[in-house]
Amino acid sequence: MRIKDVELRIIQLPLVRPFRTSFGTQLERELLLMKITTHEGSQGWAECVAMSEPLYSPEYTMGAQDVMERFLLPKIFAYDDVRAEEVADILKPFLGHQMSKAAVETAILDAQLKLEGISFGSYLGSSKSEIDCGVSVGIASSIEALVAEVGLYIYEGYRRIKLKIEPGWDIEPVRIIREIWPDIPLQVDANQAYSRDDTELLKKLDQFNLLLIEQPLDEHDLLGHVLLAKEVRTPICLDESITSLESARDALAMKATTVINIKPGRVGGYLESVRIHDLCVENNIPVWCGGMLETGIGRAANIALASLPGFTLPGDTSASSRYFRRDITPPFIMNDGQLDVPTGPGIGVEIDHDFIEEITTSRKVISAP
Ligand code: NPQ
Ligand code: MG
Repeated sequence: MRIKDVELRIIQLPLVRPFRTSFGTQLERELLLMKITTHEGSQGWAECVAMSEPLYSPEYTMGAQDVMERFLLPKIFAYDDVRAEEVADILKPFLGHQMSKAAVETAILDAQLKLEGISFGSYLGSSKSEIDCGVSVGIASSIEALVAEVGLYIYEGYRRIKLKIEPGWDIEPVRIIREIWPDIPLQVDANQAYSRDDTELLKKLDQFNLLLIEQPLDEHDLLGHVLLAKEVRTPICLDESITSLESARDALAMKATTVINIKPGRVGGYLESVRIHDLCVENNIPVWCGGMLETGIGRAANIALASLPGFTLPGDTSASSRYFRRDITPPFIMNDGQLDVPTGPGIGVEIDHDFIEEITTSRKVISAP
């Protein structure tokens, strides 16, 4: 395909409730949307999952826009015929910036698959038409508020609950939720909030029959996770530490992790995600799809990915209503704890252009020279 132009748009979507993690409280979701138009007549959409501030990873919205405008897009424009399968190699000279690269590759893939009439699910290797949904629950203002929020999600049908934890909000909230719901699949996510000195505390989580502890230590402290995994019985699952196929391979070889959370933005795109999935299948490692408070655009593609056979644990692929009162696509609605995998060409969802226009705070079109 030959790319004609790229629209970069920043939108602000209010969240249905504040989302608190160990790295801060989010009241709304700022997102960078990319729309590419090709000379062949198709359009492709993607969202860059970077946050407004570099709190989860080093990337952030304005930095993502800058690296796209200054480096990634000019490099892509230099090719008058490009396919999604070539994008990662083309962009390889630029280090890091996985979320920005993922958005470029995904928008191109969407345009390509729309031309070919193939859905993301069939292209990536989907093996089912519905996926099991889990939900990520932020740090609450009180135990009562936490019980109310978890109760709502269980009532709505979520098949797995993930509690965000941090020092001072860990053993007690987990104990109470486990007491009230002894059988619900339950896991915790620390977003790097602990250190090697917290091993004794983290061992106390073993009594609650958790599926896993997600990213307890610093993303760079792989050895710390190896040492911790020898002390705790609950499986360790890395999130922030896994930024590529190579990092996944090394973390598994070192036994720093026995479960992997795949977030396409964090690893540079859906094609790298499939490679990590395949590695995990070969090694009998359970995989699940993470979430980054995506709109329907990113959610659609994540749900397609989560329908691959190695995704054996419910992901953070929740219904649209978990995050937004109104989405920029028709909402993903959960049915008996599951979401349908889109079947239309590309990401397979319609875009609500009028609503996007209403919530846009900046827009820029970059034309290929
Ligand atoms: C995680 N996601 O698994 C992330 C963290 C996260 C669903 O828990 C704005 C943008 C707010 C991205 C809050 C979930 C966010 C965000 C949390 C990502 O670690
Ligand atoms: Mg996480």
